[in-house]
Formats: sequence, C-alpha cells, structure tokens
Amino acid sequence: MTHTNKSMVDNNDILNKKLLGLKISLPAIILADHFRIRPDMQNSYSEHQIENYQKDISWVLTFLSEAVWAGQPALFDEFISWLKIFLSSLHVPMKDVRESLELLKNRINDACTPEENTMINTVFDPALELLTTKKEKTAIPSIEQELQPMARKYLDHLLKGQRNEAMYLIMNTVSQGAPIKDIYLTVFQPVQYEIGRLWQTNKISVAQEHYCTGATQLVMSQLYPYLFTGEKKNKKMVATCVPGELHEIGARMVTDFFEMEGWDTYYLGASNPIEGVIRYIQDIQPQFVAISATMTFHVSAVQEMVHQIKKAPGMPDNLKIMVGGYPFLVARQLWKQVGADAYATNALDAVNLANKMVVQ
Ligand code: B12
Repeated sequence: MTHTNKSMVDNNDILNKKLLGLKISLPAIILADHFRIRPDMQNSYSEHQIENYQKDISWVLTFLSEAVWAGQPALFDEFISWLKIFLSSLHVPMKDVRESLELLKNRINDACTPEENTMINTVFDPALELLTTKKEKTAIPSIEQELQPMARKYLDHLLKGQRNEAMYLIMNTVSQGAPIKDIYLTVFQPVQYEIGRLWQTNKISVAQEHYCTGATQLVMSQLYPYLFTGEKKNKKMVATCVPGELHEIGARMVTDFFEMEGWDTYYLGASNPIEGVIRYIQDIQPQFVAISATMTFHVSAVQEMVHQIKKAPGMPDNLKIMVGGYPFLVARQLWKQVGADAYATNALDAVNLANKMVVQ
C-alpha cells in the first residue's frame, strides 16, 4: 500500500489474506511450541489461560496483517505497546510474551517467501524491540490523564453507577451557558479515553465500560435540542463508520459539530456495509462524507470505502471525503494513502476544515 504500483498493491492484498489465513492454524501451533520450550508453563496453565493465549495470537495476526498491508510499522508498534500494558495488568510476564511473539515470527517466516518476510519483519522487528525495552509508543493515553474538574466529577458519577447525577451535572452546566462543544471535547471525549484506559489496565470490567458508554450516549441524546443553534448553511454531510467498526461515538461527535455549524447532517452510525453508504450518498447528494475507524485493523476497510465511493456512479460533483479516528492519529500520513481528501484529529478541526473546503 505504501507503493503506488498496482501489482505491489495486489501483492499486499495477497499477503494480508495469507497472514489472516494463519489465524486458523498458528494459535494452537505456537502454544504447543511454547509449551515444548517451557514445560513449567504447560504445567501451570489453566484451560482459560490456554484459550486466552490462542485468542491473543489470533489478535496479533489481525493487527500485524493490517500494518504489513499498509506498510506502516507504527500501527503495529502501537498495538504491541497497548498489548504490553494490557497483559502486564493481568500479570502475564513480559518474558512469556516476548518468547511467544518470537515463536510466532519464526512460524510466519517459515510460511512466507523471502520477499514477504522482508515486508513482515520490517513491521515485526521494531515492535519486538519495544518488548525488550521499557519504551512504549502509543497515541492512546496510557497513564491517568489530568481530567478537568468537571470531567473528573462526571467520571466519578459514572463509575459509581450514578447516571442521573452525571446527567444533571451536564444539563445544569449547559443551562448555565457552557458551550456544548467544550462539554464534548473536555468532558465526554477524555472521559471515554479514561474509561478505556481503566478497562485496559484491568481496573474496571467490560460491564462498567458498557454502563459508562451507554450513559454518555444517553446524555449526548439529551443535548440534541441544543445542537440546532447555528444558521443553516445549505450544506450536507454524511458520517459513517466502516464495516466491522463498532466505535461510533467519535463519528457521532464529528456529526454533531457539523450540525452545530449549520450543516444538515446524516449520521449512519457503526459498522455500515459499503453498498448501503453509497446508495445513501446517491440519495442525499451531500458535499461531504466523514468516515471513521478506531481499530487499526480497519484501515483497509477505510481505503475500500473511499475507493468504492469515489468510483460509484451518481456521486455528487466535487464530493469531499474526510477520514479520521485512531489509526490516522498513529500514522499521520495514512489518510493520503487511503485516498481521502482530508483528515482532522478531532471534531472541531474536522468542521473547521470542512467549512473551508466546501464553500457555498
Ligand atoms: C466505548 C468503547 C468501546 C465500545 C464502543 C461502543 C460504541 N457505541 O461506540 C465497544 C464495547 C463496542 C468496544 C469494543 C471494542 N473495543 Co473499544 N473502546 C471504547 C472506548 C472506551 C471509548 C471509545 C470512545 O467512545 N471514544 C470517544 C470518542 C469521542 O473519541 P474518538 O473515537 O477518538 O473520536 C474523536 C477523534 O478520534 C476524531 N474522529 C473519530 N472519527 C472521526 C472521523 C472523521 C472523519 C474525523 C475527521 C475525525 C474523527 O474525532 C472524534 C471527536 O473529537 C475506547 C477508548 C479510547 N481511547 O478511545 C476503547 C478502545 C478503542 N477499544 C479497544 C478495544 C481493544 C476494543 C475491542 C477489541 C475489545 C474486545 N476485546 O472486543 C472491541 C473492538 C470492537 C470493534 N470491532 O470495533 C481499545 C483499542 C486498543 C487498540 N490498540 O487498538 C481501546 C483504545 C481501549 C483501550 N484503552 O484499551 N469499545
């Protein structure tokens, strides 16, 4: 994908499929390899640990294949840094993780051609290096963030299961004139990131994360009437997540900022099939499309969506496509690689840039 040559792009697609195909056989093989060199592990591992070990190998292959496809080692560095924190909080020794990844690399190298291995190891080796040092390379806050007092209070309510109090806190602040954009960017977004960090470091459960996220979505819905304050601009935008992508709050926040700036917005939510998005654009005829991805293994899906939209019949003249979300924060030039017209780091920058790009 870093290469513009078409046959190289096809080669990357083939290698991507090959690596994903290894998810069927390799998890069990790596586990057996590891137990062979470490009988102590074999004796101490529970059924549950065995299951998780194999799932983790499968995840590694998912993230690896996409980073190799994109020719972006940064995406895999990010994942390995994340994995390090995640597994440390579950008390998995880093020595075991390193051994396991080295065994995986050897098995992958056995299954691939020398040319393929050059591409794979360019991505794999720097990430393995991160496991041997204390360094981490991550765009996600991995230490407790300095939350603004309001955000801290809001988070505390959510963690105590006090959804009503959290809601009143926000509604009162807004009724006293606090700008919605500030609430979004200094409360909801950092609180969501902090919730992610608490889950990653095993301090809250998946259930607690779901409760907090659901509560924030509810509060955002209560704020809906406050969005329609701006003068209408006679501009339309459609926002969507790529197929498989379940993180939808970022795309929704971006959409709400456009609405507050007087755009007519059409928010399609999580995991949309590409054909449906195209049909929707054909009907609505927007000037702008915002595509969101959070998981770094969804970059190829973003590229596919951008590509399909651009070549579909009946698209509006001068349609602009902006992409955003976590992978594009990790690899800052990736938006160009996927064929988008623009990228922005957050909802505010997104609408400011779109206002400049689409002039009526
Ligand atoms: C809530 C949540 C979920 C919910 C999502 C529910 C929902 N309705 O959205 C659920 C439970 C579904 C979920 C699932 C998973 N999650 Co999750 N999740 C989160 C969490 C805690 C918050 C996400 C969020 O709401 N962010 C708030 C929004 C406002 O921020 P944002 O998305 O970054 O958006 C801003 C910018 O990025 C940008 N932007 C976003 N999109 C776009 C688009 C355009 C065009 C533009 C210009 C800008 C832009 O603007 C936005 C507003 O300013 C994050 C933590 C985090 N750091 O994000 C983890 C997190 C993303 N999840 C994570 C993981 C691991 C998973 C799972 C793999 C867990 C699992 N084992 O199943 C799955 C994967 C699901 C999938 N296939 O998509 C990890 C990812 C780690 C990694 N290395 O990739 C994170 C980082 C948690 C962590 N710290 O470990 N998750």
